[in-house]
Amino acid sequence: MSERPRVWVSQPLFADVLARLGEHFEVEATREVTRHEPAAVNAILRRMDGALVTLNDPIGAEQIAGAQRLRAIANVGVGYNNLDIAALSAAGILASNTPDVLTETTADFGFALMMAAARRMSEAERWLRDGQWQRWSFDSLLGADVHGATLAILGMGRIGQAIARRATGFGMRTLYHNRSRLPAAVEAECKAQYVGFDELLARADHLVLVLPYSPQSHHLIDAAALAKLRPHATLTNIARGGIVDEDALCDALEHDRLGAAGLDVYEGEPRLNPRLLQQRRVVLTPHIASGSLATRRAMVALAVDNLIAALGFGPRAGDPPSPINGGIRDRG
Ligand code: 8YV
Repeated sequence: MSERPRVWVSQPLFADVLARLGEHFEVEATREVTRHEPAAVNAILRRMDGALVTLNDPIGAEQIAGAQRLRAIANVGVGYNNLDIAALSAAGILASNTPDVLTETTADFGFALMMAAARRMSEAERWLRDGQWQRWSFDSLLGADVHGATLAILGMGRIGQAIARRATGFGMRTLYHNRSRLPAAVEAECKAQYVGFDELLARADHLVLVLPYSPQSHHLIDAAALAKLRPHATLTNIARGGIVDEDALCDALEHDRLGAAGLDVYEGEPRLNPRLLQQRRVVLTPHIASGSLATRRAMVALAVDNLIAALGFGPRAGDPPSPINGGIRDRG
């Protein structure tokens, strides 16, 4: 009997969801949350036919060097800036991600984070826990309205559109900017108007970042962009930390040139820029926008489907549901 393919699961995920991998493969699973060294990943991947990884695992040329058997990398997450797609494609390795299943949950969280920042919820809770309620006054902790305000969405993919749909229930005006303009029917369904980048910033009451991270979007929200926002505006980031220049953001907050910020992602996560922790008017969460139990399970299930199919097994053998570089020549 020929040897079964070997796959690596880089982080502890839901064991019962992963169990399907065992029907087809020899599975080697990491038991603790781990930041693997590139050399360790390389040593593992040289023995593997496939791997299921998360955003904790950068996979590029260094990690796949000499990994002759490796044919598939399934990323648990819609964003895949942890993968060097050019290097994977050049090596004939099929990469996949987990879109769609997290759209609504992530949009819920983005909307909630924007509201929490606008209404100063974290600051209010810290104030309460510090025992300061005795000094409550009528003008304590006043926030900005969300209903009826102008929502500005930068990046109008599936999650951006889902946030726009939520905004209609709050009577908001939604503006968006995107690499390309959406079809009129989608704009109408989301009740969203396309504007240029500068106009988006200038008119925003609440700016929400939902765009992919790339060299082009690195520090797109820098001091110059922040200066275009109005001083009462809020900034919410559920995309990737590297899109925002965090020092420029702290400068803007410290000089009252920005109303508030809600951040779920950070440039050096899990390490935080210490200046962010000093800001009063920020809500900080640890990259949990897709983190409902049902959604995280669905993400792992989709990654499992992708890996099984990419390695030529299951009902969709050879046709994984959500490939990233589907056009590559399979070297198998
Ligand atoms: C995930 C995310 O938690 O999907 C994404 O792009 O950032 C999050 O939903 C993360 O990718 C897990 O690997």
